[in-house]
Amino acid sequence: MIKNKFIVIEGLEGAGKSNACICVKNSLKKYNIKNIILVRQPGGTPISEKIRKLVKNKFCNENLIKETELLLMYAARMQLVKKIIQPALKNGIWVISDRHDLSSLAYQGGGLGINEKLIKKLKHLLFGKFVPDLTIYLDVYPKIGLRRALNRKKLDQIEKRSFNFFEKTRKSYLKNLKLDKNSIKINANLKMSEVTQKIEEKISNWLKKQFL
Ligand code: Z5A
Repeated sequence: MIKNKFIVIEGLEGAGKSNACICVKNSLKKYNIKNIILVRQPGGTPISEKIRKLVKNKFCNENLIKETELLLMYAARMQLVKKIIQPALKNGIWVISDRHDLSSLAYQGGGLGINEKLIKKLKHLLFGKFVPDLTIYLDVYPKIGLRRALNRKKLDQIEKRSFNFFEKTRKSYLKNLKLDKNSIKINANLKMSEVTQKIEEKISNWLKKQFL
């Protein structure tokens, strides 16, 4: 029996995270793993979903200070981790999360320029050694990802940021990913079918290693 795990999907908007979450879930099912929950960040509990609305929409025309945005992301994450993710893991349930704290390092650190050392300290203070067992990063060029996102929906306050913001966000993702030995990078600029196939291959190889 393989022990249940915490798997995170990361990437810029339009990278295909929603598709990847489903793809990972289906791959797990092929290995007879059926106890799985999907969560998203920010969000996933009533309070965290409220925070999601706060960070994505303008509220009474007041702009968020970048440090406030960071703290709100961590407030939402804390609720979700304590209320849903950790209890699920304790009960043998697999957890797939659309984003986790690599997003804060990339968006609020790389993109908005908050000192990444400070973000890492905050993360350590709040979560200690609690880290994902696997992070799948879908690497998409901002131009391609934003075009996909724009085709699908009206952009929110974060998605409306400058192209330079997303370039810096991606750079930070790539830098921090290299420091995480439990991570996999996938080229998400390819066609959806090709990305799906790559995710299936990688997750299958990773699962086989867990069985050894
Ligand atoms: N955020 C943050 O700043 N700090 C944090 O700590 C956290 C989050 C946790 C969450 O909003 C926002 O919060 C996010 C980061 C920030 N904002 N931004 N910008 P969200 O959940 O609404 O945003 P998102 O996570 O970026 O979701 P998304 O735009 O839906 O991205 P996605 O899930 O990766 O994309 P998708 O829904 O799978 O695909 C988007 C479209 O592209 C869709 O029509 C697909 O059919 C199409 N697509 C996907 N892949 C392909 C390929 N390979 N080819 C062609 N078309 C494709």
